[in-house]
Amino acid sequence: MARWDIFCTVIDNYGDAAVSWRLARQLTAEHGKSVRLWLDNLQPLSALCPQVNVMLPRQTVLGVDIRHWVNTSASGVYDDTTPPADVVIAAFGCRLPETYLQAMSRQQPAPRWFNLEYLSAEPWVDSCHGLPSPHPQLPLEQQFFFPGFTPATGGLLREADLLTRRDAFQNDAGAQHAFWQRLACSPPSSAIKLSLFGYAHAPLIELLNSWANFPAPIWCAVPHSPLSTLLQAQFGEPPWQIGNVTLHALPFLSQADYDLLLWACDANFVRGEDSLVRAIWAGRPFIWHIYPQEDAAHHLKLAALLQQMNAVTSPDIAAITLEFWRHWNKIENHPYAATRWLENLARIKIAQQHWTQYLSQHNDLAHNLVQCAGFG
Ligand code: TRH
Repeated sequence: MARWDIFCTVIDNYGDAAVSWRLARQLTAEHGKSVRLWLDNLQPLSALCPQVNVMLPRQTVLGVDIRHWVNTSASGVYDDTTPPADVVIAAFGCRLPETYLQAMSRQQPAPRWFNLEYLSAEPWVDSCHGLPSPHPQLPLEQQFFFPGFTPATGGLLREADLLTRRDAFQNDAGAQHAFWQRLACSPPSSAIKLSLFGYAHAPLIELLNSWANFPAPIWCAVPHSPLSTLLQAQFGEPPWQIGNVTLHALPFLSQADYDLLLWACDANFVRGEDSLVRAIWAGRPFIWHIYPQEDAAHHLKLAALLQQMNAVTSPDIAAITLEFWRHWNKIENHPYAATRWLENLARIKIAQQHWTQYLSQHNDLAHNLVQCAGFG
């Protein structure tokens, strides 16, 4: 059985751990790989998967051998007694331990070595995906592996049964009711149901004020995040009520439950990288709060994703989505965009379903990586 090592350093938030963990699980469950996941911080992983115990240096959860990577400095000790795997993933360009690199260079044949990059819809990704990068001293070559939205990229993470499970859940009112009950929620059937996840700088209070007089009730599930902290600071203890908008606080959910939340809602506010991809697979309209970068590099990334999405939709729906996304990300001021977006939710949903369907025809990231690694 081919052995895989995934190394990941947590920069901040959940995205780094979330993507590495999802990939590790899929390689194990669907491709029969023996996977070690080296993470320098187990806290985010234990939030995403409560079975993970942050106190353990080594544990196996859902078939993945999880190692607490204690010293990530270049000379850091990972576990010198363990030979490198057949395939090595450095997630998001993290630096591998020098001792590990040395051991990789002695191994015959040398391991396949990939730098799993951040997700972007920018056009240059197509031509950079798969490029080699030789190590400056050692006889090793790393290959860039870019996730992405076109068949020329490494694709998106998507479990083989994901869309079947989603359809079954979305067509099963009883399963949805049981889910809301388990979360101790009771969204009114007449309400537009939303989930809310984003960064602290989102113009949330302004959004709620603009929706306060919306003609239909709006019910919003808010898993623990900077936005729930913001709501608490502004309005006190939950639930929060702003005119026709009710907001229900939730704890931070497991990744599995978070998928159910996205599937159960009429539309979702997501952020970063992994929740964005999960919102796409939910097949429901979503608003993306992009991770802010220096020099406003994220403006280009946001525009690139909008361009890909909007290529398959009508110009008026494309314009409505663009305005709301740019407003939510504070790139431009469009005070009426949120209301216009909500008024057009049914049409936006159809457009979203087209795009999700189109993307689901491409091979998924784990499949592409396994093919590229060549260790069938
Ligand atoms: O946490 P993030 O902001 O992570 C970010 C991005 O990945 C960004 O690209 C990266 O540069 C930065 O980290 C360092 O957003 P993201 O990527 O959506 O990850 C959140 C994960 O949390 C995702 O797997 C969904 C999951 N989640 C839950 O499991 N339960 C929840 O209740 C919520 C709200 C999210």
